[in-house]
Amino acid sequence: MKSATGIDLEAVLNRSRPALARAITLLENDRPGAAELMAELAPRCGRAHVVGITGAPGAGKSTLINALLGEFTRRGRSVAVVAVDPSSPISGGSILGDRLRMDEHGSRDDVFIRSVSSRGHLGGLSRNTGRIIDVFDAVGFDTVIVETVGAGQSEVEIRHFADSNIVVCPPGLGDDVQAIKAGIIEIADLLVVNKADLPQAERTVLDLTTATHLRHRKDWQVKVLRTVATSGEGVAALADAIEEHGRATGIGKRLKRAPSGPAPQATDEELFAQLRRWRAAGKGVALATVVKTWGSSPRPEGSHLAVEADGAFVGSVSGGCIEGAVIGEAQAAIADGQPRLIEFGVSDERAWEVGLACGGKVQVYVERIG
Ligand SMILES: Nc1nc2c(ncn2[C@@H]2O[C@H](COP(=O)(O)OP(=O)(O)OP(=O)(O)O)[C@@H](O)[C@H]2O)c(=O)[nH]1
Ligand SMILES: [Mg+2]
Repeated sequence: MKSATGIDLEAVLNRSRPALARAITLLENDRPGAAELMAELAPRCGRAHVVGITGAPGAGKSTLINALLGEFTRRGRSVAVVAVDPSSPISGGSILGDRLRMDEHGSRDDVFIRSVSSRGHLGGLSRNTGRIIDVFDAVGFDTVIVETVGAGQSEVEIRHFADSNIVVCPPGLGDDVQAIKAGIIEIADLLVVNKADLPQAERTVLDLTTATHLRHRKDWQVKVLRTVATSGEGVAALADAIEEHGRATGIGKRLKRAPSGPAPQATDEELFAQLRRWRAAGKGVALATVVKTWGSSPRPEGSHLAVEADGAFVGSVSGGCIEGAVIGEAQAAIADGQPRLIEFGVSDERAWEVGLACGGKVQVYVERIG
């Protein structure tokens, strides 16, 4: 069943290692047939739980992913990993060794690891990563883990692809200002203090735990976990929490978002026209306006986001970094009529240090209209 592109779709769907590798390379380089292959795979997407793992360089992400590979496969789940610009390898260790031997006997592979570089590809990291996640999803991997180093100016924000976002925090974050913690908690569903064998870990856990309790989210209470990735301590509890988050908030979220990301750009004219349509239809609406920015905030002062009571929105205050939180505040403002002035984000330097994908700060004014 080879297509004109030389890709054996049946072998890909059977998770044959060489066939998968070839398919991904074809997509990465956008060679002829890439669009056709995606068209074949797209209808099969939507079953995988996509887990984003980000954090500062050296926080222990790769070691943690290795440990999670062991834990998930013991639970009978197949796992694919996409490592973006890896500086330390995910080996798969003995797990992968075993699976490779199994593969020789024709059995399906249940661990697959692929690195991608943000440089040197034609299509851009964001699209490539999205496509690779789709391939792994379509061929039936239960869990797809994406490792990225958090960088203030990152070309892509992998977390828009992920159903569950994990931020790995190094011990020692504790003494810092509240905004940092708010920024991390905005982004993370699970906070993992890895290297819990180091002295400052306990303090960091306590500090982050306090911060999460100060900041409620509608559908999920952010959890703080501790792990020692090198020994496997806490890894089973982390796997539990990941599965719990997937059950609680759903999977395949990226497929339900607009293809251009969660915050489509609109001119002010379009935005206010939409606001008027919502109001004419009797819907409660709120307007969020960026009133102040610091650092690499992706949207200038004066940018608007209009939100309707059910959460529909148009415009953008950050290009996707904090839209979820702002929409939540806007819905609250529609409900209680109180305008609010809120600050989101962290400085670029701190974003890098604590491993966030998004730097910069914004102050947003949110008000009910009408
Ligand atoms: N003490 C201690 N060391 C750890 C732990 N987890 C990882 N390390 C060590 O920390 C170093 C970095 O680990 P990696 O897993 O490569 O970290 P990473 O976050 O993937 O690093 P980058 O990919 O370079 O950003 C390695 O030397 C690990 O052995 C832990 O729980 N405790
Ligand atoms: Mg790594």
